Amino acid sequence: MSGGLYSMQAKDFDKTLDLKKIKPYGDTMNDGKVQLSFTLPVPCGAEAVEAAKQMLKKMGLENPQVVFYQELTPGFTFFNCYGSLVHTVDYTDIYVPKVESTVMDMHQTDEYIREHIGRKLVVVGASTGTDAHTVGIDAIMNMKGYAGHYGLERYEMIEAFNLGSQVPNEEFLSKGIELKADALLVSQTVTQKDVHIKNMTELIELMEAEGLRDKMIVVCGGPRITHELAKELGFDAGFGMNTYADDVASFIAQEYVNRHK
Ligand code: B12
Repeated sequence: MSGGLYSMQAKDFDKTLDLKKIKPYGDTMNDGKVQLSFTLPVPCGAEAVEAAKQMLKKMGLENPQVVFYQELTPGFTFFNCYGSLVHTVDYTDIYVPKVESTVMDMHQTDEYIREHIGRKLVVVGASTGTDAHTVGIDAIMNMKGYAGHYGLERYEMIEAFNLGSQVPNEEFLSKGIELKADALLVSQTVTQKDVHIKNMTELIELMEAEGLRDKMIVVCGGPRITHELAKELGFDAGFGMNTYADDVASFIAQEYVNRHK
């Protein structure tokens, strides 16, 4: 957002804010107020509340308060709590690697591909391995899109193939070869026991073994995927929460052009 009130940041109106030592904000700057909830595996009662308060103190919360508690099932108690966090973070020292492309909307990307590439880009996507979550890849690829952003199937200059979920890496890659994919899109939602790492690494290894790694742009996404992780695993880019088709289409188009200069 730009201009007017919306571009104003906390540092513009509160002179007690120190970006080298930020704290959670509740009602007033630097009050450190947080709300959190958790469950303890003990019976509901006064001892459980005291245990929760001691836990909060150990987390670095001053003035810990349990504002709600309830037995979940015998032997387990759930808590809602408030407290003031003593810890701070140096915001000025933060560096997060991000995808560097310029985000364009659907029409701009179509125009960019028409002008700089002159043919449709073929994009093949799936939730791979054992992952059965389809909503993320559908949000990126489906014609109707997600949160007001049309998906890749709607783009005039992208030929999009959504293979669905639980697609084994071998099948995914051979479909990519058959369709002459310019880009492969991998969605990974489940990260339990690092299954996403094993699965994504396997795809890159397969591509390298077939001599295909440099021939296709390979992108991954999911709620716990970061660009940094994606690069570490040998992908060209990684996208996390709140990604739209615009982000990934812009990246693929610009990356393709950069590679074929
Ligand atoms: C719906 C759902 C299911 C449904 C899926 C149905 C379907 N057809 O997709 C069902 C019931 C099948 C399911 C099953 C399981 N689920 Co589930 N599920 C969810 C839930 C509630 C919502 C996920 C979702 O749809 N999000 C909405 C979409 C739009 O968001 P998204 O996926 O993040 O996608 C966005 C970005 O990440 C990104 N993106 C995603 N993919 C890609 C790909 C590319 C290329 C790009 C660029 C971007 C991109 O763009 C999208 C749009 O912005 C989440 C909890 C939650 N509230 O998030 C749990 C959750 C993901 N599930 C979870 C688990 C554990 C499971 C099971 C293992 C449970 C079990 N024990 O059986 C199974 C696994 C099944 C399997 N083999 O994969 C955990 C995962 C924890 C973890 N860290 O691994 C979660 C977080 C729940 C939890 N809190 O424990 N699940």
